[in-house]
Amino acid sequence: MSAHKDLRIAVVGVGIMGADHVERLATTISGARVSVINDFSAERAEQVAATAPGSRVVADPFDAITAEDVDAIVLATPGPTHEKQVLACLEAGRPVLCEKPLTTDAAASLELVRREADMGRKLIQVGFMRRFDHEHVQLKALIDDGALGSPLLMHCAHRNPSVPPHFDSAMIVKDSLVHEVDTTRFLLDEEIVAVTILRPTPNTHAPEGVQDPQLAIFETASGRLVDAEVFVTTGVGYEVRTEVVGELGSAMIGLDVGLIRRTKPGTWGGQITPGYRERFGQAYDTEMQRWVNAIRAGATSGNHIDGPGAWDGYAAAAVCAAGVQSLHSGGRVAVDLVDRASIPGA
Ligand code: ISE
Repeated sequence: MSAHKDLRIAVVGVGIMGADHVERLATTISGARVSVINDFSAERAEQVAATAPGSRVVADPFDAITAEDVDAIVLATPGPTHEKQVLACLEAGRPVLCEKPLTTDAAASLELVRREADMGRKLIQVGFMRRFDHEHVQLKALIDDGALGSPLLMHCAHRNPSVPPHFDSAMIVKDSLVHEVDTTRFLLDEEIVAVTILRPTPNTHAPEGVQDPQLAIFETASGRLVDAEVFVTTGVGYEVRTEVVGELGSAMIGLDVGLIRRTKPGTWGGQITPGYRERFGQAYDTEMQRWVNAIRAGATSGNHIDGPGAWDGYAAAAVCAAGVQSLHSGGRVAVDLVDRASIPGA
């Protein structure tokens, strides 16, 4: 990092999430500012740059990553472009907060894990923001304190009102279910060793040929089972629920329990959160602030992350690869994951 007071950040990719991060950096986060903006749409880049005083547009993503007025990169481009862009960040020796997925295939993620480990520095953080959500943090603390006893089962539901038109069945695994993969690894602190994806009758409101909903079963290394419903075309609202069942009790998060109103004629109800930016706004803020703080503090230690790293991105990609295979075969697929200990520094 340079001697500049604020961390200078390039936001590469300013679609929904990238633009959200630009706004967050411009209004909420201390110790950082957006210096460079890039998007494949020049018009979109200009539009978003206008909202971040002092930023400039750089047309090529790789030029944005290596620009001299940049200390760190927030990568919010589509998943298939991540591999080369994260590699460019490593080659430039610059910390990157990469929106999930780290890459769209496990082999490419593993290569990034190896490259980073060879450098002996932690530069890659993956945007699994749920780890920063207050409710998830509370649930994790309950489990770690032993308050639930040993966890035996986990039940998850992940519902979106809608998704963009290019979402296909495999994307439901790699873009949506990937969060339950990370949540499982985070809460239970162990790897997932096998995945089965069941295919219920598709929603007639889902685009033709898209398998939605899906029901995933994860098996963990110690034999715990996790079921996760993913349903991305509900037309209703955004719901992410997680229940952990342990030997001494259970705990659930994500009930959206805001105001509950009772009205005539004898009905009651509240409001469902509309989308993930609203549901996880606090988590994104905390994630970004802690990442900025870690980079500012880590200039000499070599550790530039505070959250899930390249290994977590790789492990999630490996589980999702098994998930996509299971989606096609309908059967149980073992996760192909290298032994972490075989990569010193990973
Ligand atoms: C989206 O890309 C996200 O990351 C959201 O958190 C997730 O809930 C949604 O299903 C994805 O499409």
